[in-house]
Amino acid sequence: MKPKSKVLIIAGSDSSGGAGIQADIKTVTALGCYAMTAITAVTAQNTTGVKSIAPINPKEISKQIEFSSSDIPPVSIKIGMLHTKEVILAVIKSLKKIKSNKVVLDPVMVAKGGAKLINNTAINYIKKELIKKTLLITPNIPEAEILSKIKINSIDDMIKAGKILIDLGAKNVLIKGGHLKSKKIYDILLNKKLIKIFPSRKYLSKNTHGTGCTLSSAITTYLSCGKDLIKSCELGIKYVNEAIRSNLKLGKGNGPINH
Ligand code: PXL
Repeated sequence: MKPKSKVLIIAGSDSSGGAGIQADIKTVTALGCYAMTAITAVTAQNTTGVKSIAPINPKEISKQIEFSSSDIPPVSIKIGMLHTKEVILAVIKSLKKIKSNKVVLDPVMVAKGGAKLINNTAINYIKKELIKKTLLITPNIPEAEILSKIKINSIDDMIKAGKILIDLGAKNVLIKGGHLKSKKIYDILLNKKLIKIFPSRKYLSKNTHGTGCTLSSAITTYLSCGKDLIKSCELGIKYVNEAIRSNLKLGKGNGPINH
């Protein structure tokens, strides 16, 4: 089958295959598109946690982005783990040369087991420099709390945080509600004109490693196929929910979802 479109993924490698670049490639491929990658870091991990993180030199990250894209121009771009300020600046510089207006940023900060995947200076650069250069950012609640500097305990708080991120220059924000104590899950898409709530069933599974990576990749893939932003979010959420529901049960810790 011929791929429907082309997606570039800029993210870290997860050796356990559940999150990071591996989740991204599986998602883009499962949804019928062609995946290219620029690896920002190599993590050694399994479902019980992260053992080590080896950063890739920012120059090498830029080369991966620019050399692959100069040959096969991506229609959309998904950005995941960016651990330092230098990596963020390199990615911004390379993005300028590609000129895709469909860039989705998953502001990855902490792995499921609690390991930090980014330093504090880098968080500031994401806020000040990168957010405004993307079409959509997809923070979960802990990430939205760090970026907006407010506590989130309700849907109203999610909307408040989303508005703060819009004021910081984000064009569109999808705050993922999986961490909220509620019967259902509410993911909320906001921009200057719109607040759209996507309700989903909550599955009580410990096997949810890689849900964030998968969602942002699915949305990026649907965007690359020409779906609009709201439809891409709706279909992306649906894909992730199905991948959680068909519980794989791999590993002794937080296992992967079923791409
Ligand atoms: O889920 C966030 C994430 C992103 N990128 C990499 C990861 C993880 C979580 O483990 O390992 C490489």
